[in-house]
Amino acid sequence: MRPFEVELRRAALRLVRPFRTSRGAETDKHVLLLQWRTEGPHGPVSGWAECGADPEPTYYPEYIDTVTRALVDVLVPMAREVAAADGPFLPRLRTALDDVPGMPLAKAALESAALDAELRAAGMPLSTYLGGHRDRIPVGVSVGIADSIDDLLDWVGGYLEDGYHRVKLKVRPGWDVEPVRAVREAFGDALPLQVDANQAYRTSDIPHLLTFERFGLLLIEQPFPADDLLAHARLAADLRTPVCLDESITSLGSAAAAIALRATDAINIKPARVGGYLTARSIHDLAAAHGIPCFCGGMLETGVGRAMNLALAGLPNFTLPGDISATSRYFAQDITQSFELVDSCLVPPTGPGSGADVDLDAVEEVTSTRITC
Ligand code: SMG
Ligand code: MG
Repeated sequence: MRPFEVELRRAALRLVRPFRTSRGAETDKHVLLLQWRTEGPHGPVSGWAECGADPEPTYYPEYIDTVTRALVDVLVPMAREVAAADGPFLPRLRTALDDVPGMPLAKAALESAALDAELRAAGMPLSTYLGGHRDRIPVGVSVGIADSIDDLLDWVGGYLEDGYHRVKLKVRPGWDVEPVRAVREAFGDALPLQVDANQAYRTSDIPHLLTFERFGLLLIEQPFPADDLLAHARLAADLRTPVCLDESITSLGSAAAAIALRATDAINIKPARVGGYLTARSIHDLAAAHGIPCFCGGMLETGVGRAMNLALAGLPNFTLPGDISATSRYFAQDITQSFELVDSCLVPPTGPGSGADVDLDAVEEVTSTRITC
């Protein structure tokens, strides 16, 4: 492996609309970007990745500051040792990362940047490397908790006009039956609609959640705390509406356990949360073998992460529309080419690596701090 350096940048992009879930609200997308710089066969190559961590431990225990420390102190030095030894770099990096406990978000970011650099040097698209085959990825839109039902109906109406065919509503106790009923009444029973609670309910809410059956939802995502697989299994046993796990699935092992316990009828796969795209693919394959459909989740990614997620979502068992919306749903100006909706789908880029064309001037403009390691 050739010598490399990694630049970490902390950046912030204003969201076109604040995004509120049961766990908090954000008005800006704060992001840690990684640039993996090395020499390719035809000159300098840069691999890019973004980390799924937030500034605070909102969805995950890791946050931007802990990921930064983990990369600088532990993971980048470890990658450098792996690179100095003989043999193919990426599989050995994977093995080394697996030996370090925890920190999936930091590992995912590092592996993704290395993967993007290697593939750009080799001239191979990430979708080809992962085995994806679709040139149109069906996507939906995730709609945050609004101040009022009227606001929510305005937002959903706008997204349907934009061309989204699948809507996910964020819910929490006190903001669930009313908004879902209002959206059903306004936009009809045929609208593919699902809800996501981000762990806001408890086992004692099972009778209440069973009443959601009447709304004909595509799925109910992560109603209970991430480590409570048994509560999800209890709900799934009594509900015809599919139960979908998101935060509970942190590894191949946790996916296998959730499937064995019948705690999940569908899986939201977020590469960041499971430690990277290679593990995400393994979870996809395991789910496929058990007849469990998947969709590719999102963390309000910039174009850097969105391009990679589109490559992953081309795998055949991503049969549910992904949380990968068009650029305009998130930002007035992104740091890559923008992604537009075509017949409720996004088109994965075809260039080498993720295919994201990173606009260095745009990146500069949103960067607050940087560290090279
Ligand atoms: O990227 O469009 C998106 C957001 C998708 O709802 C979304 N993600 O739990 O699935 C989820 C949430 C995580 C929070 S995003 C900050
Ligand atoms: Mg979710």
